[in-house]
Amino acid sequence: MPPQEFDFKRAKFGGGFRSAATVPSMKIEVLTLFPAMFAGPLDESIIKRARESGLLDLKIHQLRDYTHDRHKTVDDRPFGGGPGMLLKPEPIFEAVEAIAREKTRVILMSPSGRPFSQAIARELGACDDLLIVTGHYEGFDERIREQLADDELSIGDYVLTNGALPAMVVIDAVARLLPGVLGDDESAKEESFSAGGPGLEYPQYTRPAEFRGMKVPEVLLSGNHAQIAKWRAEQARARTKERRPDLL
Ligand code: JF5
Repeated sequence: MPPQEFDFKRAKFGGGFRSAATVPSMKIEVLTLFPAMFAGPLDESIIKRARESGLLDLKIHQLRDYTHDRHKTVDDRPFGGGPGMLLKPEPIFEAVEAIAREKTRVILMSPSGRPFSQAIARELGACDDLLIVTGHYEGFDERIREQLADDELSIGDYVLTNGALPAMVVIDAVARLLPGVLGDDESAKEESFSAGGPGLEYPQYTRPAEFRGMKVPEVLLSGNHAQIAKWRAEQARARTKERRPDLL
């Protein structure tokens, strides 16, 4: 098996350290042409803490390590013509066969996937093991989709240069749901997009009560909790109707 680059856990936290209290609850692997893109975002804040505590075992694999030719070719031109290049099957098949276990859920990231959502994040959070394969160029040879992928996800209707950012979005959304990853302060708030949720959040304010002439709505200072709850529900609904009528 080719060497694993960017194995953050070993590099930064001392190889192989584990104790009974730090057994990872989830393993996420990524197959990408751009491992360096993953170094910053997943090494900050809550995700950093999840990795350090062993709740999340994240490994990034370089797709080019699974080629055999001198030029480390990962792409080729589409049969039948057309613009751009496709990710060719051999390196991705070999990589997935080397990395994935029987229970691993293999996910492609591309604009052609089904729309990622909080519900899908919860679904993935229940898996032991994910392998996220990030797309590039015009996309994947269809046999990768048919034979290798359990799922194909999109984070929205726009085109990016590659699937690294979408993969990080999925990892962040899934990791924060793992038991123990969020602290009390972070998890106290109800999810805006939880199942059957109310839609968008109501407007919120903190001190000072007046800032540059802008006053916090009187009702929030009133101490009348029934009135406050009513105001918040109205505001949330109005905002949802205005910005996201599809949620109502
Ligand atoms: C990609 C072919 C993958 O652009 C994306 C993307 C947008 N929403 N969700 C994913 O992924 C990169 C581009 C072209 C395959």
